Amino acid sequence: KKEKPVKPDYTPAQKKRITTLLSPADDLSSIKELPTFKELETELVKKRKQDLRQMYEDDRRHQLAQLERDISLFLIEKGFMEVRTSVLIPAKFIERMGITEEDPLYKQIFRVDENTCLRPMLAPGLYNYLHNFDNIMPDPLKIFEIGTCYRKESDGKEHLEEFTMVNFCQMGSGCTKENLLNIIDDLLKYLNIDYEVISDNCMVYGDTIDIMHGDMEISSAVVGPIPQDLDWGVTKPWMGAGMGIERLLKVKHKYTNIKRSSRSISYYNGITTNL
Ligand code: ATP
Ligand code: 9VF
Ligand code: MG
Repeated sequence: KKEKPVKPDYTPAQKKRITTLLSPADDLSSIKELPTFKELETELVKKRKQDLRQMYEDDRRHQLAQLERDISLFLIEKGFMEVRTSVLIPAKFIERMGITEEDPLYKQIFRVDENTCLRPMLAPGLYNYLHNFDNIMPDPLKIFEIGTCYRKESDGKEHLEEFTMVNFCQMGSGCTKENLLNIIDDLLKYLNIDYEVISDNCMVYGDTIDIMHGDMEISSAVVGPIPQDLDWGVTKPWMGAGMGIERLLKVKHKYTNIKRSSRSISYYNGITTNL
């Protein structure tokens, strides 16, 4: 899907080009005289080149990488241990998650070969760690992973086929809805992101607590246990939440399209590289 066109008098291709060149801070509605396409394009190209040079001069951090680091440090500070598992996972893990052919997620899986697929979520890796660390670590066990996940998506402005998830979870004592919502509240306050809590349900977890920013889901949170825990050798209560990092960036920077915050060669920190 395309981003919203900006000015009525340009051709569709020109509107698209202007939209690509606009930054959320630009306000075209304040301009009274309508410049020619070429004038406006030249002006915006100049501004975007300046923005990029400024970033090179002052900061040099990639915003997606930086948000991953911020969230990681926040969770480590809260007592969660960071793990990193494979992006390539056994296809068996999909069934073991309880994702059957009827689940919409089933058809969204990128299959690599008969026995392997790209992970659509971080839960399989975390389940393995919950099981293996249970008799090593004190109670409660708190872990998290940040990494890319892959899903075939058809819908545009809020979905990427390659996106970054943070999923934290706690197993053992203290796994209440109240504690879960408190961690999410602390994290989103720390990131300065407004949200609303609603309930939803999905095929994998049953009832979920969804964290919304306007109409966009930014996180799904769950308080276990659930039946498929036993297939992973997990026998204690747990709570956890998965959050999309590009969606957080989209909110933070008021991007009209999530592509601006994705892994990309077309945008650098939300600015088009086609200048
Ligand atoms: P949606 O209903 O918006 O497709 P979902 O409920 O299928 O999302 P979850 O499985 O709950 O997504 O994943 C946890 C979080 O990961 C979501 O709340 C969202 O922030 C993020 N997320 C999921 N799918 C995508 C995607 N395709 N692109 C970007 N972020 C995503
Ligand atoms: C909530 C969103 C099952 C104990 C290893 C951790 C969670 C997160 C739901 C995510 C998903 N679940 N995208 O599980 O924290 O897996 O669908 Si666990
Ligand atoms: Mg969800």
